[in-house]
Amino acid sequence: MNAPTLSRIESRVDVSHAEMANAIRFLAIDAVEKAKSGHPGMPMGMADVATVLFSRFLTFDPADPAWPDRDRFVLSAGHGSMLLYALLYLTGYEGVTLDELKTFRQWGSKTPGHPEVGHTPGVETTTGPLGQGIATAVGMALAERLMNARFGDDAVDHFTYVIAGDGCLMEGLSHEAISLAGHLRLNRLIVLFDDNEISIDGATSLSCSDDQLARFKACGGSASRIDGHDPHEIAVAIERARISDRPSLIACRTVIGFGAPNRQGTEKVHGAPLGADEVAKTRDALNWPHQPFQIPEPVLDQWRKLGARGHAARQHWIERTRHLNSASRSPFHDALNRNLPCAYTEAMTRLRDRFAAERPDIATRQASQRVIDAIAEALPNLLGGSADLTHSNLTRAKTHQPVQPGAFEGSYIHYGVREHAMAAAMNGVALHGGFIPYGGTFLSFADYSRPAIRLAALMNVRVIHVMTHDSIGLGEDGPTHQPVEHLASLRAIPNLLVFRPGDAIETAESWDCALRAQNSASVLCLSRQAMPTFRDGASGANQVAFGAYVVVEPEEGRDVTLIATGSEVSIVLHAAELLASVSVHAAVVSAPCFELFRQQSREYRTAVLGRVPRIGIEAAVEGDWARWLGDSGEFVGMTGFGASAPAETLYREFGITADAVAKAALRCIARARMAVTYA
Ligand SMILES: Cc1ncc(C[n+]2csc(CCOP(=O)(O)OP(=O)(O)O)c2C)c(N)n1
Repeated sequence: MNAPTLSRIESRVDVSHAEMANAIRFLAIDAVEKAKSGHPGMPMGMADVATVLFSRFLTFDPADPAWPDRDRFVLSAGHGSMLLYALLYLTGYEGVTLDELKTFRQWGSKTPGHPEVGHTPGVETTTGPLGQGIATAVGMALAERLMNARFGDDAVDHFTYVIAGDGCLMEGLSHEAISLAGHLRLNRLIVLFDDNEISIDGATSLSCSDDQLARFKACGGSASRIDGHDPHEIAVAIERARISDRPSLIACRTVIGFGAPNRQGTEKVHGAPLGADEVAKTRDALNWPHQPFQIPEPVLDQWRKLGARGHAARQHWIERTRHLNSASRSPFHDALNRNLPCAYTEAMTRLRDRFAAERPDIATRQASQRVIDAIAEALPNLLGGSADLTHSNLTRAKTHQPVQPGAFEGSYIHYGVREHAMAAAMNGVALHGGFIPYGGTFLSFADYSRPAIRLAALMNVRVIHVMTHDSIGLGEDGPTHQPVEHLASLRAIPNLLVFRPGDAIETAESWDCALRAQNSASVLCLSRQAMPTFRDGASGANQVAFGAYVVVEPEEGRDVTLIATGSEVSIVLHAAELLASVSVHAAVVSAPCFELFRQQSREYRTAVLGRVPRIGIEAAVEGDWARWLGDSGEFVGMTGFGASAPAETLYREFGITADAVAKAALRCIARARMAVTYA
């Protein structure tokens, strides 16, 4: 890294700092006023900090918003989105025009209520749910150090800056994130805390007495407090943070709604337009006599010049990466390239073949361990981890070394008991680029990660959650640990691929689908208990990719279709045998991924499900099974919480058995025949 010198903090601008900052303030005021909704107070308060950051420190190039070695800027306080949109417009991001600011929060605009990655150039992550941004930024700062350890300063050498408010720091997630960042010594993470002591209900003293600086320091970071309206103090603090050997928090004491004479410093300016009268008074108070959305030419020119400055930095980076030594050059580009290498495909094919030959009788979490071991070498950018359940989730490849504080050569993160931060950090790692993150916990604790999983799906990022102990089949740990509603609730999240493989081959295929889903998040729901391999062979197409497929098709034609997922596939295979003994012909369907099945053609779905009564079985609550079973079908599963007992006892006591499935099938067939008779 170029050593920061104090000369960097000298102002490089000809126009005054106040004018530069006021340009942000009034774009925010005018956009919120026009939209008749939004949050003007935060951008008005943080305009000085943002001006110093963007004009003197942030390395970015509006001409290439995705340039890999840019500094990352995360607006964790996503409600203050106009701060970011104003900066993107002022610095010249293509597509973020004045017209877009004028259509803030409107249908089809590039300026939605909260920043959305992939929607607006220059937005690094979707924020709005407080706390997510700062935790996602921890993942970005982690990815930066990991890439730097592999490819050196010439290729990867940047900072992650976050603006977080009181709300972000009040959220429990922030604690997990700060604690993880401090432990790992993520010294390229700089949090600019909008320390305005106001949130929606009023003064933060209504609900919070935390000493945020002491907390940050206690977690292993460095922290300071400054006047967030003094450009010199801001610059000095950022300069110091950049050379710190640990993550930094700069508490910027600001006045929310700075400049609005009757509203500043109060919650009234947090989330509503100022109103015409107050806007006029603010224009007077800040000496900004310009029309709405009008930025004086010298001010806009100055901002645009600052934006253009990044071009040279990007060119230098391109030059440097051209001269990377040959051993690093191609792995570096491979890591940034999101496609899977041929070596991976070969390793995965070999493993599927081995599973088909061995037909192992193992838990799907064990099969997953074998997948990870088989592909780790071919996928050096696979970044593993677990929230302190490595030995249960079986997530660490033999070749994976742990990442340690300040030492980032490894490929495995011990996230500690921080499921939520793990999920959010994985989002940040994926958004940063260079890695495919996966992380483990128990399925019943998916709820601890859920807000970050939802964001992963919304942001179209490839993160893979390995969630083991996926049903009452985990046994003695009892109902707190036995997921019953989790499959249904995860399946309700759009663009989330929820896999529940039923044997070793399906586990390999589920991993393959998750790795190939470049724009979706995945959850692999894996069993604690062993189950037989039921697939006859692994040749040909990945069957899990169809979402559901026929495992057994009776030659005589179908009387009934039995559909199951995961550990219950072997139960329906047994049920089909019971039915065959009374001359009832059952097809067996495995349905490891509802979402992928939903995406198949109607013809394919009908062919798989059949035009006969259907029985679904899953050791979980019914959720949206009815969609596949129709009115004439029946569901065999859980109707409430589990209990503490051995797995076999639980399956028997809760009636999730081959016998119950066979009886349900006979009932449905009889009902269907009666309906025909009386029709
Ligand atoms: C998880 C979550 N809970 C609640 C909200 C609604 N909300 C938006 S802003 C805000 C207050 C935030 O206060 P602060 O961070 O101090 O922002 P400031 O008022 O300083 O702009 C709340 C509760 C949210 N966006 N996310």
